[in-house]
Amino acid sequence: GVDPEVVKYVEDGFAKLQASDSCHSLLKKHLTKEVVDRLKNLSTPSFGSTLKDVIQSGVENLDSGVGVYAPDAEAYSVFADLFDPIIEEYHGGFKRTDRHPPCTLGDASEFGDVDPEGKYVVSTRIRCGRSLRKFPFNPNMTEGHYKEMEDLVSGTLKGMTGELKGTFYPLTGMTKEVQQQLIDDHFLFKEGDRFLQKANACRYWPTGRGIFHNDSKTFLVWVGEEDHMRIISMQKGGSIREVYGRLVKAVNEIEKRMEFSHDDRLGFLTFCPTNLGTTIRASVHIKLPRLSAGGQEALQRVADRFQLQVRGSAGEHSEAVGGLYDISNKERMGLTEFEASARCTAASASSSRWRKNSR
Ligand code: ADP
Ligand code: CIR
Repeated sequence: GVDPEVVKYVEDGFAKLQASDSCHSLLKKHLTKEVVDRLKNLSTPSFGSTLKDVIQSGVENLDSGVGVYAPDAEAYSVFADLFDPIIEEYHGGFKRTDRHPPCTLGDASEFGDVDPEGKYVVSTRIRCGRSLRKFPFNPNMTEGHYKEMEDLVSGTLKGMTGELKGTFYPLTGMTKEVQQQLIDDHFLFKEGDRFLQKANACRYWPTGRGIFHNDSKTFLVWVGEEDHMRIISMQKGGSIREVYGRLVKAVNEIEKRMEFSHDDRLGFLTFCPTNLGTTIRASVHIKLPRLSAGGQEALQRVADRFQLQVRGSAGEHSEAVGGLYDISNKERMGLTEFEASARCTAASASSSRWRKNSR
């Protein structure tokens, strides 16, 4: 049975969410009393993860947008009564009965450059997340798992050639200056994310964490952050064709060498339900320096209408410094990788309109 302290945490957490006026997370909305009572005594077969593990991040961080993580792959089915409505709302109506389409990368040469004159798109980035079949998700990883994962991924990436050839840089032993420069330049994940920390995703940090990249930093792989792997392609300007083409090449090469966690209904499995399915986030960095506070609200409304997400200059949960915005596809499920990436065309189109209107 589930530890009574865990059940108490869940019940108190429910009360805390409901009592908060400032909390607007999907967790608060979908963790009803009925769901609490149905799920509070359940745990996953392989790791014994509970509802507490699922909701902890959102209970401790009332400003969460979503507020849940899957402590292990089985959590998506054991706690489906909570995950499914959250998935449905986040991914634009992906229903309990829906099946995510099989991986369809498509032909990158069908894309072009969304800003050939280099007028407003500062840079383009497309990433996907992958979990390795061999390891549990973050909260259930041991220190040994982290070391083994780092060795496996860095060893595998040694085999990359041509444009994808690069070097693995472990976080352990990296100077704070180098680390901060990589973060400031948008290449490396940040440290101390409180949403991940409260989800028990940062244990043994920096062990097993690191970044692989080619010399030009157009192909990068994050290791051991939110997901086991984040595969990233990015460059200055708006050539989605080049950025997506490189990502497809990288994913195909890595897939030949490693086994990923995948589910027939949910697609590729990730730690956060917002990343399931294609796991693709295709974004453009655009400059809207003259955007007022009212303009920002309007930008958000346009983004909502086109199923786009607005983030700040340093990514999720950050501000737009100097008018630098990150606009990307919001949904990652129920569409193909190709379609998800194509949405960043809409992102830049809406930006160009915004730029004209905000003059
Ligand atoms: P993720 O995209 O991996 O979910 P974040 O939102 O934290 O995570 O973003 C990670 C980093 O990628 C941040 O430094 C962010 O500024 C950078 N980034 C995102 N989109 C772009 C882009 N189009 N051009 C350059 N950097 C980008
Ligand atoms: C939150 O709930 O705000 C964090 N746990 C992050 C959720 C992921 N965000 C997203 O929109 N993809």
